Amino acid sequence: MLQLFTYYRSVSAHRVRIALNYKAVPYNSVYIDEDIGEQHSETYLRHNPQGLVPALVVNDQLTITQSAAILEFLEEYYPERPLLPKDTFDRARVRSFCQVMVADMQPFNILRTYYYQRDVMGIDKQARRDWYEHWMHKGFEALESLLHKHLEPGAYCHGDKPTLADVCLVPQISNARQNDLDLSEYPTLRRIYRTCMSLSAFQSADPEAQQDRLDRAVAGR
Ligand SMILES: N[C@@H](CCC(=O)N[C@@H](CS)C(=O)NCC(=O)O)C(=O)O
Repeated sequence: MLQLFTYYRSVSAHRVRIALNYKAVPYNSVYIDEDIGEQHSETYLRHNPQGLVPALVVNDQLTITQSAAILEFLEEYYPERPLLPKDTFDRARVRSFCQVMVADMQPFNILRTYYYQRDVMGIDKQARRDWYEHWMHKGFEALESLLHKHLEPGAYCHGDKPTLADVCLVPQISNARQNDLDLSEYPTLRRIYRTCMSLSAFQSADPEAQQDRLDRAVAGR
């Protein structure tokens, strides 16, 4: 069975959980507690030398790192319940929408960047927050605009079935909500988020539904 190294708060792992659930692919979760630095442990670095979550172990020959590569693999290997549109041009549009989050927004919003700013550069809390908000808003503004200009939003980002655009959007919004980012300027993105969250594949991938989150709550952390 597939093995997913995941962490409940990881936006990148959240994408992969949604895709696996949507395609009804069974998998085992291995929880990496990034708050205590388990992503840097020798054991985990053997799976992903970058020390980042997620990593998907397919078998003895194949471990995939990088969420976009994992999503593309899942799409090819489990073509049932496709998450990319049929039309080549539409596929390109959906992929470019995803890259705004995967490539451009992600680095502004991860622990190693946060710790470097705080511990090496000595940037204070308010300045770090302003920096985070600035780059998240840049990203969300681009997404709201791209949605109308390049995609054809229906119930979902592109049409009336979920695509990888939704798989990437939901974790990004979920993370912004956890960080109290004001999303009032992005009405279409928020509407699509709500629609996605009515689907069980998205609900069971949510950070709040993850076993490592529940274990933490029980332990009072
Ligand atoms: N480009 C990578 C980014 C992965 C990534 O940034 N993972 C974060 C969690 S969302 C992480 O593991 N951070 C640990 C750290 O910053 O130390 C992907 O898409 O998989």
